[in-house]
Amino acid sequence: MNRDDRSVLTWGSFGVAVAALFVAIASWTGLTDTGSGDAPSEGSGPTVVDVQLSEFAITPAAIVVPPGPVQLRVTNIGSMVHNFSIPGLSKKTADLLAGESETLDLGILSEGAMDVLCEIAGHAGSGMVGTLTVTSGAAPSGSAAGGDGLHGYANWQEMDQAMEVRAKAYPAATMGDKGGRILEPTVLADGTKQFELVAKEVDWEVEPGKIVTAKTYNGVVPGPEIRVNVGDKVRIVVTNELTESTSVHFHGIRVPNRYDGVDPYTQMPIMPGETFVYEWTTVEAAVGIYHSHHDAQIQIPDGMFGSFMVGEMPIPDVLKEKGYTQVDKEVTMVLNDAGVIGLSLNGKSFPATEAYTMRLGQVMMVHYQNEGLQGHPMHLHQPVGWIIAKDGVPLLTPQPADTIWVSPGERYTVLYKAVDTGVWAWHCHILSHAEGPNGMFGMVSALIVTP
Ligand SMILES: [Cu+2]
Repeated sequence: MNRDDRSVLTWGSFGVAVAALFVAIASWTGLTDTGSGDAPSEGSGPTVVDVQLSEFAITPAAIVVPPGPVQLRVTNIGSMVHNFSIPGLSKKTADLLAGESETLDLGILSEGAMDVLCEIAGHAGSGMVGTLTVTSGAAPSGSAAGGDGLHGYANWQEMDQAMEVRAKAYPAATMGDKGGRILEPTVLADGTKQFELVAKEVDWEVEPGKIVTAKTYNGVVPGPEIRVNVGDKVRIVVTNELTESTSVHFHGIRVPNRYDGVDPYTQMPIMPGETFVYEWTTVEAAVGIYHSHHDAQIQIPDGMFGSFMVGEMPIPDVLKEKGYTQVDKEVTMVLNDAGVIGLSLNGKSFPATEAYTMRLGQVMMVHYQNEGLQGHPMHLHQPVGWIIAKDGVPLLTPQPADTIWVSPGERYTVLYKAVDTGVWAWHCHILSHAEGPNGMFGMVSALIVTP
């Protein structure tokens, strides 16, 4: 199995293939609501401007309104809690959950300029800042009363331009190593496979320019992938270099109760500076996850998760008969939507997500694993997938699906056979997890099939 096979493509043809992506997704971007395009209505009512909050941006960042009564319709299109504050006016929305809106009535404004920001800790520093300018010299930002669907752009051409710039940045480079690489064990004298995990904070570049303080295993998101066989003696040595306690749970893996990672019941928390050893002999095949089980609602979305495979997933006989005879490429795709990482595939957001490659006729095995707080219907434009296992247990009958709902905590193992060449978009089909005001973002990547 070849987990990182880019050898099938030179980088030159890769560029051509990526260029083709924009053709392939042209109809998809057509899903964006461009509204009626009606001109703003004239009248004595207030100027109404749509403001969108996301990770980590306020859109438009430069809000312009004429003097007079002003209302801002603030919508959180991100996945985290955000608010919108204008300290100069002492005006602020409530903390808005993902998808929530609030209309902020600013009263009657006279000419001037002031700062706006999200006041959730760390969000302004990550980019959620902007300005509100009151001037009689300019048309109001975006959609005055009624909504033109232009996300604050002056016209559809500007919006198209912004979306194109973002799309063409794919696949964008980011600093640091890639997460999820296979971790080589130290084999002890008695044959035990020992893996060392260090919990620590690092600067993690989720997409170009979005650098967050991630909580990690060994400095990468996802943490390194652990692979062992059934019957192996495994020893996981966890050292806590965080400034808070932690513990590790092996999700979907049969372990003795004392190594279940649920402090303070099965162990005490691993305090800062401490090391804890989890040690057992594997008894069943598994498609599992290791992740924090201490303040997990913060530590996991912030990056503390990694794949843990025991044994090999067999190809069902019924699919061998359909030509799925061997696995040419195996991919683990960990989904996340919260914490400092936000909407992401394997710790990266579009356009920094990986571009996957296959040759015509090859078979790819994908393990979707959801470590986020929401369900994600994962959709590969082509080819159709065959779900062969749920949570690591082979299905009695494989199920075909082009869109696979993966709930938090779930793992689905899917076989895809490359049957047509091209660049095929691969994304979460909750469209607001894949597109924002500036075009594609978040949970989007692509499969590139070459002859
Ligand atoms: Cu989603």
